[in-house]
Amino acid sequence: MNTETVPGVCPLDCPDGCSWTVTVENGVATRLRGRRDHPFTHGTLCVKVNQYLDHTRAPDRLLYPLRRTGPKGSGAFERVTWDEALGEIAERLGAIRATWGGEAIWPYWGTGNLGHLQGMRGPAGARLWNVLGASEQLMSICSVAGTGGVRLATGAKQGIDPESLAHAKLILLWGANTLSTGHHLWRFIKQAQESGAHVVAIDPVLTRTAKQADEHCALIPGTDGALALGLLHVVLTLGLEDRAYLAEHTLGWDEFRQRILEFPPDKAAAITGVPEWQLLALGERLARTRPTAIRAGMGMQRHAGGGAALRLLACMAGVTGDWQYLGGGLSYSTGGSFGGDFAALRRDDLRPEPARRLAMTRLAEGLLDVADPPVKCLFVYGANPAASAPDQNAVRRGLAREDLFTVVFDQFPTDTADYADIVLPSTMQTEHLDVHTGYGHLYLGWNEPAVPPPGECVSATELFRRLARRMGLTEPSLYDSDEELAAQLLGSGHPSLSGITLDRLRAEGWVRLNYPADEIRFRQGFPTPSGRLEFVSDGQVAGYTPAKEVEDPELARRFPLVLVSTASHYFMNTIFANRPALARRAGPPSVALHPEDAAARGLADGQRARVFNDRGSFAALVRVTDVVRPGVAATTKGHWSKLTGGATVNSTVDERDADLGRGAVFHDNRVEIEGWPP
Ligand SMILES: Nc1nc2c(c(=O)[nH]1)N[C@H]1C(S)=C(S)[C@@H](COP(=O)(O)OP(=O)(O)OC[C@H]3O[C@@H](n4cnc5c(=O)[nH]c(N)nc54)[C@H](O)[C@@H]3O)O[C@H]1N2
Ligand SMILES: Nc1nc2c(c(=O)[nH]1)N[C@H]1C(S)=C(S)[C@@H](COP(=O)(O)OP(=O)(O)OC[C@H]3O[C@@H](n4cnc5c(=O)[nH]c(N)nc54)[C@H](O)[C@@H]3O)O[C@H]1N2
Ligand code: SF4
Ligand SMILES: [Mo]
Repeated sequence: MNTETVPGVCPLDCPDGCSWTVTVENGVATRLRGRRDHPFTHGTLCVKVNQYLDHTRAPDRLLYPLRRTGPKGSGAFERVTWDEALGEIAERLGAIRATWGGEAIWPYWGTGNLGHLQGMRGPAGARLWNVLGASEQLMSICSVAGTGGVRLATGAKQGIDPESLAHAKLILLWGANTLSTGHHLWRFIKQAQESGAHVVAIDPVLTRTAKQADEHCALIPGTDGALALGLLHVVLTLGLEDRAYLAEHTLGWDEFRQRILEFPPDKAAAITGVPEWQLLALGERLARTRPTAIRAGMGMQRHAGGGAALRLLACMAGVTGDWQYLGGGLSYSTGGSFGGDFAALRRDDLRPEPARRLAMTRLAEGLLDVADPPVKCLFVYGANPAASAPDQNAVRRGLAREDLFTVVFDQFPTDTADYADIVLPSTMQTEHLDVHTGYGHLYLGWNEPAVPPPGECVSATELFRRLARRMGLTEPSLYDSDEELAAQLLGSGHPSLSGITLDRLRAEGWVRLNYPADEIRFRQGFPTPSGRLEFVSDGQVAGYTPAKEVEDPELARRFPLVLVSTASHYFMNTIFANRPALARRAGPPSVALHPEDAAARGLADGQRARVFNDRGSFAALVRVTDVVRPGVAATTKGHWSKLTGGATVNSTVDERDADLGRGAVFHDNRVEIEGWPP
């Protein structure tokens, strides 16, 4: 028997970016195991990815190009050849450009794969879209508001090395469901806990993670800014702010101090719903415990004031002086630590002029309202917006437009693929080459193709080469090979890559970026205009921006429940919702409701219900439980409409911007629930 082991990386939109090894026997991938030698992920994968090889061989995998034969949304297709599919796409793109200009094309790329070549960190296809002058996309659906907030305060995207949490004495897991959404960090949190650290989950839901924490602080969704200011008020009252740090390393303390003084504990408690005694105790703990690490998740910033809230968390670590200690400071994302040559990959210089930018959180608006020029081609890859984007019903109206030419490049027949004119089959991770980082650690990983693609699947890089050729484009860089692209990416000369060559990465499988384990981020200053942590930027003082629907009393009368829709333990966004074993474990869509709220509506545990507001509705099974407080309901994202009753939670979510970066407001959402049938 011919057996080999091939290094790889999990491509999914998860902070952990696990390194794995694929065993290939006689050309067939037979085992996929996490790499034990990886310092962050230590050999385990997760419940979702343990059966990834089965997923690559799933019976519903897309293997051939398809052309639509029924109405949009019906999912009726016929098989066509690659030649026919590419011919039709090339012709339609050519005609659309000739009539409407390149900006009528919207490349809608998502985070289904985080690879730097095949995925959305590059993003794949950027060169072709640049040559065609297509609209650009604002990658706004996930973390952008929070990133904007962190950047205002610190000047950088990335905070501390998550591994340094092992050195913390107080850990605030702020809107982060670590045990479900990136569980490898738990090892470091556990280490800290074993050395006496106190771990607090600040989350409206008693999550899997909150259950394992030492304390759960169950605030009302969207009130994090008020909580942060209230806690800092306690710090000031005790006189335990780090005055030396404030004087030397921060800007705008006098103004920020005034802001904090506007949020005495009784007021902060009233806004956040956190009992005043708990706020006082936590504030005192924060005041007296160094180092304190804050680990913020993406969930907490999906509100009208999400950017402002993250900004406050970065500021908080300045008031306590925690940025100066190993194990102190804020960890949100490590994105930005990897200094790859993204400009070389993207080649924005190929673009005749800067194009308009369309926000992926505003897909319905983009398809229904944008006029100059209208969007005539939507080219979707690594994304399932018919299930994941806000205001599902409006998105579907947009996708159903007869004059819209839609291409979907995916691995499975998703809700979005059902609206495509042409569906193209994509490779999966064991079948293509890629370079990865993780947004929750500081390692680079190499993904070598282990097996040939099944059927007629192609990788993203290969698809865009084929399409360029079919369109007769002559720009040479459109035809660079995967190895050439990888070499260009790693050839930036950035200090984070010093000593790291493509050959070394390929040979070793994973390599730590060039950051020392005991690095104190921002010790040499902050990359802000002032070089300091900025409480004030552009004349604006960091502060509390309330959520919109959560705080709307008029709306609250009609829709008394705030609905958060968090990550499912068993799905990765919408990936795996079609995997029978995982779908069984996840169960059908459900909604957690406090016993008081259930009783007031005559709803019993296990009952089928309709969750609705003015935008739409979806079916869910009621779970009567005190994991949520009265007035808050919780469900999970990730289900496919076509597998679960026709609509997802996103039929209720508003298409509206958060305060920074046009981020989404998935949890700033009010609904009502009734038994179904009533
Ligand atoms: N298993 C699994 N893992 C995943 C994903 C998945 O779908 N499934 N998705 C991946 C992706 S794309 C991302 S972006 C990350 C997200 O990772 P996380 O941010 O950890 O995940 P979420 O579940 O979106 O949100 C975390 C928590 O925020 C809470 N929350 C909601 N609103 C508020 C609020 O206003 N304040 C506070 N303090 N908390 C609030 C929710 O109750 C939830 O428990 O996870 C990644 N990992
Ligand atoms: N209600 C609610 N909605 C949410 C959220 C929430 O918290 N609540 N979270 C939001 C967040 S944080 C995110 S990131 C989005 C993500 O939402 P989605 O866009 O649904 O992202 P995924 O489900 O991760 O992946 C999308 C598709 O990429 C495909 N894919 C995977 N790998 C590849 C590849 O290599 N090539 C190609 N061509 N395709 C590939 C998968 O098969 C999948 O169909 O959802 C958002 N939607
Ligand atoms: S989803 Fe996350 S935890 Fe699971 S294997 Fe992939 S990177 Fe690792
Ligand atoms: Mo995300």
